[in-house]
Amino acid sequence: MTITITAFERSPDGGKGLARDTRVRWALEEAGQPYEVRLVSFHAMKEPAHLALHPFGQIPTYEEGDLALFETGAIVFHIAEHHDGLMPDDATARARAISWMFAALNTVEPPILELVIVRLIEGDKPWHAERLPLVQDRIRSRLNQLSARLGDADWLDGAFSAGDLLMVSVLLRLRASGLLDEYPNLAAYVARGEARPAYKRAFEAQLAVNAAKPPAG
Ligand SMILES: N[C@@H](CCC(=O)N[C@@H](CS)C(=O)NCC(=O)O)C(=O)O
Repeated sequence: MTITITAFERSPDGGKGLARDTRVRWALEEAGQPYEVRLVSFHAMKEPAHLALHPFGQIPTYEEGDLALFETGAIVFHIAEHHDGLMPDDATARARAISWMFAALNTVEPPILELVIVRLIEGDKPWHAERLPLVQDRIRSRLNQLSARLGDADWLDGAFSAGDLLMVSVLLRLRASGLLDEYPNLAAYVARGEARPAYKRAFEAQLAVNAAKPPAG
């Protein structure tokens, strides 16, 4: 059955791979599943046809036969459940990999998204200079803990899993801030993720869509 995902017609990041379709592309590449992409404009994302797939009018979505999914975590989980390459075979190791998926999205990503908001949306507020270091410290607190847990391991819990895929994807958002470089083992962890052939294919595919276009503003 053909898998179709949605992605930005013009990504605001201009193809840096930070839009969340990259996570889904990466999961599909790890799983060896071909897929098609339907590009949507910001306008089309808020129209009824797209809202029927995604109640919040966002990307990515995932369609496969009668199944339509939204939320990257759910999509990556679905791919990992149905194909090899993203989940350990052992049931308890699987459960732990799922914990890391939730940790990436629920515990590590929220303060990182706050930083994006501080930088992109709140830059002109009078309290911006006071808020920025507070948010940076909340991120550091999470990174300290994650760094301590990872130690000198390659991946979070044994072999590479969907938990690593989401954690690396979340941490990639920090690169421009320089915060990741304060944690050499996390920077190396992210670099290991980016070095995976499946990630490279996913990155190149989204770049091909965005490279020739000016970023959406
Ligand atoms: N929690 C959602 C977040 C989806 C999301 O924020 N998508 C962004 C692109 S990365 C988007 O569509 N932004 C445009 C908008 O919200 O209007 C997920 O993980 O899929």
